[in-house]
Amino acid sequence: MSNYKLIELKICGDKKGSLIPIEPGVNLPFKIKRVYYIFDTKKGVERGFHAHFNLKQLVISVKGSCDFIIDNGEKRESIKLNKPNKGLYLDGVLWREMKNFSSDCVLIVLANELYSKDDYIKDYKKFLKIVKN
Ligand code: T46
Repeated sequence: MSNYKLIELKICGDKKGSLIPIEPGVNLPFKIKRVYYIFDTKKGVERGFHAHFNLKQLVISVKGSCDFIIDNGEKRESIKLNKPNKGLYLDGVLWREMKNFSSDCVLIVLANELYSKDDYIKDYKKFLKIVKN
């Protein structure tokens, strides 16, 4: 069963500026095995267009913005990621597409598994078959 939701991350600020801690079991529902970030996405480029068999992730736009489209096989939703305290939690088989990147957009992604090519579903029809079964 797939699931996604927005997680509002608490900003811990002081007079020096802002800071957001992310801690498994506190404000993150999984243990982190991998962190990657996406930046310098070229103008007009769209990313994603795949689902995962088994992966939990938290995606945050720490700078700039993009539209993150999620499709669970029944409905599609577009979520604007544009704040460092807005995390998009993804769990399970969800088709994702990322569009309209601002030139300064930096997405940081925390994941509960190491990178595996075999965990990707890149064919939309195959994705639909999996989620409808
Ligand atoms: C996702 C969205 C939000 C690696 O070598 N290690 C990694 O951990 C990752 C994520 C990617 N790569 C390589 C594979 C490709 O040659 O980096 C290149 C770009 O990866 P990809 O085309 O998968 O990037 P996106 O932006 O389409 O998707 C990524 C993640 O792959 C995906 O899991 O949910 O960001």
